[in-house]
Amino acid sequence: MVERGIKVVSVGALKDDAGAADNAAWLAPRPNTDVALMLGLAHTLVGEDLQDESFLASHCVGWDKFCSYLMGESDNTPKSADWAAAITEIPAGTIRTLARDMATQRTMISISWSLQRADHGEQTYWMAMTLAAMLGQIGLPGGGIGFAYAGANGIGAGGGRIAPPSLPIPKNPVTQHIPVARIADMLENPGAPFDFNGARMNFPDARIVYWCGGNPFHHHQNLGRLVRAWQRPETVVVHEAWWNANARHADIVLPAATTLERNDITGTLQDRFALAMHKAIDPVGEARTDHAIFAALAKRLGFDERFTEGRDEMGWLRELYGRWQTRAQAAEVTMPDFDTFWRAGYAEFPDRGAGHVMLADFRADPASHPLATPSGKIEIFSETIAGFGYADCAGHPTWYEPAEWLGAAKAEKYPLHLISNQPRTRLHSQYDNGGYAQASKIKGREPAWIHPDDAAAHGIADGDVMRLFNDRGACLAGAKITDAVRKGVIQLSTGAWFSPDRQTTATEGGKALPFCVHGNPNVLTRDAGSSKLAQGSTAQTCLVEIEKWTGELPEAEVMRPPDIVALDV
Ligand SMILES: Nc1nc2c(c(=O)[nH]1)N[C@H]1C(S)=C(S)[C@@H](COP(=O)(O)OP(=O)(O)OC[C@H]3O[C@@H](n4cnc5c(=O)[nH]c(N)nc54)[C@H](O)[C@@H]3O)O[C@H]1N2
Ligand SMILES: Nc1nc2c(c(=O)[nH]1)N[C@H]1C(S)=C(S)[C@@H](COP(=O)(O)OP(=O)(O)OC[C@H]3O[C@@H](n4cnc5c(=O)[nH]c(N)nc54)[C@H](O)[C@@H]3O)O[C@H]1N2
Ligand SMILES: [Mo]
Repeated sequence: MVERGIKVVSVGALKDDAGAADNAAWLAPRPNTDVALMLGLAHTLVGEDLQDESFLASHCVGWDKFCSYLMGESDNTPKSADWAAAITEIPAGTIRTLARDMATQRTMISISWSLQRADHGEQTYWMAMTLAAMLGQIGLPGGGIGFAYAGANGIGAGGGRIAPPSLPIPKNPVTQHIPVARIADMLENPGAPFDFNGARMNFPDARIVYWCGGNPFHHHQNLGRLVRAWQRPETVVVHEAWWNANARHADIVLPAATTLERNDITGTLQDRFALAMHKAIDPVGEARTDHAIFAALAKRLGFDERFTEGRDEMGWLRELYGRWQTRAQAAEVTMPDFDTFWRAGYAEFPDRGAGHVMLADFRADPASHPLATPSGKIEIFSETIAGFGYADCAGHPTWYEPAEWLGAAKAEKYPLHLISNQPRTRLHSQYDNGGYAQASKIKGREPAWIHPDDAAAHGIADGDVMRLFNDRGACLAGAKITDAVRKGVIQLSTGAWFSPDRQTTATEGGKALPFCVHGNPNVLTRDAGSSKLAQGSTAQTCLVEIEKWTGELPEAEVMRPPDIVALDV
């Protein structure tokens, strides 16, 4: 894009989110106000008659209902550029100019996943879709909308587009399930009702937690609450490779081999390569692969034949590769035989994705290529969602004030918006103990970006250790002062291993607040659901205050492996 001189406008609190596009214009609205910004853009389009009425009529449903909200007919509040400017702190003139630019040029809107991890995070997606529909460029090359680029969707690199098979999963006799972000709610309120995507459900009474391949003490919000909720189940079993917070909060830790200690295959739809992951070393100590652990448990429970189907690790890899070959054959693509693949380390697919224009067929003929929506069209108004009658999610994209944001009264006490984005130096919490992540730390704490004005107002110098706190918890972080972060925002990536210090814990309403001396932002974040519709996590909706840490620096004990006592059993 940079080479071809394509203009990039990056919207967000961090300047370097635009990556290599150093010619990018940077708009930094208050975090969590993107819906208001897009409503301001949409209002400008209508005011200047720039919306694509024919696309809205032929490919969308519910434009009129949304338009009446947009223009203020249904609630007496026109969502004008001036209205949006007061909420976002982006000047109204900038909003109007951007709207005209978007309507008069080929425009692609790209929305990152982070925007859904906020209070009412569904609305940002729905509003972006609506704005793209108004521009009428959906289904044109280089126009329309894309979600979660790089994270999940391809970035124009094409791809083999032949889905790799996964292990067969038998039918689970347990039908009760929860949205994953509701785990503390479930543990604290067994049997209690909750709403989710139009259904009224009840939390199961979970008496055992069995966790494999994830770290709730990394990913969950409001870790103080999770620690308390974790006391409820009778037993907690985890598969872990590291003595991290996940392992430390379990009754039984089954030492799991890392990906370097097992043979495996990797591949995705968007990739042109199937990759052989050769084991580098045998599992260390008593560690076993997840498959070996489950197979041994299945044997003790008397159904190992059914579980393994008589195959070991390499047996399964051959079998799965074979199924991949069959899928490829159906698409008239030949993959090499397993042994050739395994020796070479990879198999290459022809590029079957290049030149693909998303939704081009829908654009050309919506009747023959309907979307997977009830109407088959883009639902700017959804009868289904309106029918749920949720106060926190109407039938069309709506601006709802987030529970915490820089425009809230709470910002007087906690004046900084915390952005806890994905870390540059690791995948989530993985290998935070490794040299690469450790090299990025400031005095052994996770680095946090802070604007020079905010640092000055708090008497903080570059390289100082700060205490970040709110009414849910506190953590330490190392200050990196930079104007690449918006004023009023502090950025602390996820993933520092949770290392609570019991000596210095504060209390709030009689409850002990967690204090992570290492810099895990999830002691600060809230664990309320995004809305009754999605019940997603809302980590990006979080206000904090900071102060310079002048006390002694507590050790991040989580980095110290425990003494292992061998027992004869
Ligand atoms: N290095 C590395 N890469 C990863 C991961 C990792 O852990 N490490 N994790 C992977 C995974 S699982 C995922 S889901 C993807 C996630 O991919 P993304 O969702 O794109 O990643 P994030 O870093 O969470 O968020 C991107 C940016 O959104 C901005 N942002 C946050 N809140 C707001 C807001 O309210 N408005 C606006 N306009 N911007 C906001 C922040 O500035 C942040 O830098 O990344 C994947 N890639
Ligand atoms: N504040 C805030 N919180 C967030 C986010 C955010 O943006 N902000 N992002 C959210 C997102 S998008 C995501 S995807 C989640 C990620 O959350 P998780 O996926 O839970 O995070 P990971 O640290 O990747 O956890 C993987 C765990 O599995 C272990 N492990 C690694 N390999 C193996 C293996 O082969 N076998 C077994 N058994 N274990 C293994 C690792 O040691 C690690 O403890 O975090 C979420 N949490
Ligand atoms: Mo993710």
